[in-house]
Amino acid sequence: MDMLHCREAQQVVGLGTDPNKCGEDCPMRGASIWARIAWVLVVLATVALLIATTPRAAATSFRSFVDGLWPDAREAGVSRKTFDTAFAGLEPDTSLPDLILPGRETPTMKGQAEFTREPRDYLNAPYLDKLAAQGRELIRRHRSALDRIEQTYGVDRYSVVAIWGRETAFGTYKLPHDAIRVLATQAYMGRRKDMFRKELVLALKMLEDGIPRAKMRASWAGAIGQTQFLPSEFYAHARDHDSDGLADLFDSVPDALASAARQLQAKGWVRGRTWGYEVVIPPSSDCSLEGPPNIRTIAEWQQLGFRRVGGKPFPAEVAQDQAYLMSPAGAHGPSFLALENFQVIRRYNTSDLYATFVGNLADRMAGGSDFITPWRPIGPQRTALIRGIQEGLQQAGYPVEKVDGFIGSETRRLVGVFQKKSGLAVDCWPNEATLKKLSAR
Ligand SMILES: [Ca+2]
Repeated sequence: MDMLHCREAQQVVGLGTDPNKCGEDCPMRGASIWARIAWVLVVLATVALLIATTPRAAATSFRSFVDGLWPDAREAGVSRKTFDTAFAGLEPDTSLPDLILPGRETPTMKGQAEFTREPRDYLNAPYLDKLAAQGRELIRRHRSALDRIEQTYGVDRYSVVAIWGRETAFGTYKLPHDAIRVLATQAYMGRRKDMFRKELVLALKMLEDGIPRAKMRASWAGAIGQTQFLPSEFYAHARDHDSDGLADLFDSVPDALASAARQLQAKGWVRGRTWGYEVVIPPSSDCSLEGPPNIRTIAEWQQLGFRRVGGKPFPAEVAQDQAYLMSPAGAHGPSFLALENFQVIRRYNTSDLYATFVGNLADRMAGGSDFITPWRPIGPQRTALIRGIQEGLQQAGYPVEKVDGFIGSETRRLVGVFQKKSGLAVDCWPNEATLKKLSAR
């Protein structure tokens, strides 16, 4: 490949431009026409060889990844026949998000609407309203199953059905991917290979246990069924609620809902409690109090002057419950006091917007309404700006855990604390003024 160090010579091959454009370091400078032709032929042959071997090399490498998986699969009880059938003709799907691809600096995250869409778009009021109407009807239809789910798992029907609504629009959303292909791709070239490798082995076990491949449809992150379980969650939490002998997350609504309730219970659901309350922050305070580091009891928040929107009182029984302030759009939208069950919903899917969506949908189905404080437009989240602010805060000694370009409660809180300390307008949202102030330090 030494000959290709002359950039212009590469253009001869690629674009058919004049070989005489070679500069001082070109090995063909002053050569005869036959030598030039011979050289061009060598370059052409090299490029042709590269084109021919590159996809094969990648395929071989995926093949050896699959071969290396066999001992783990065998140990999990997967037969050779199931294993071979699962991978027959399978190729990785490089169009998935969150992969580490050659030449791409950071993994693509386009699949996670929770992290890329602005809060008011994700928490889309007409969509929430539509789901709430459908959900109320489904709660009537599945009343007896939900009665038993509440008794058995202690999770209220509204929260369980809200998870179902958020995940697959009550089972109506057609999951776009084959679970085995998605999990194999993520385990082979994803950002979280080890985690997906374990999930892939368990997905093979699901096939071995008789679940048809055709039912194993998944999101880009390998979650399956109406309530979107990873295979490990399937083995940990799936329940046969309609007592037909199968825990069926695909076609049995009672099974899917009981399994979701069981998963919430296992993640710490507090029986008889809601997820949180929309609140008004008093003028003496601000959004920089957000997040788990400032957790305190509802009674203490009341002493600080925090009130529920619309003048509703907090129920007396939550006075000693721990809650933290959560403002998904900083000062540009509603704020909430998030109870323990908010964190439980986040353990189902780690995102403030996801948990707020599920919580509000549950409230709406139980007779509640839209958010009271309006969401102001704040534009799309800009990774480079957020990353710059996170780096700046870290350099300034703020306890930034991850410089990842995504806005979570920690970023909002630290931005708010810095803005307050620097005399900027406190909106707890990454903006140009904050970045400028940090850069000037
Ligand atoms: Ca069943």
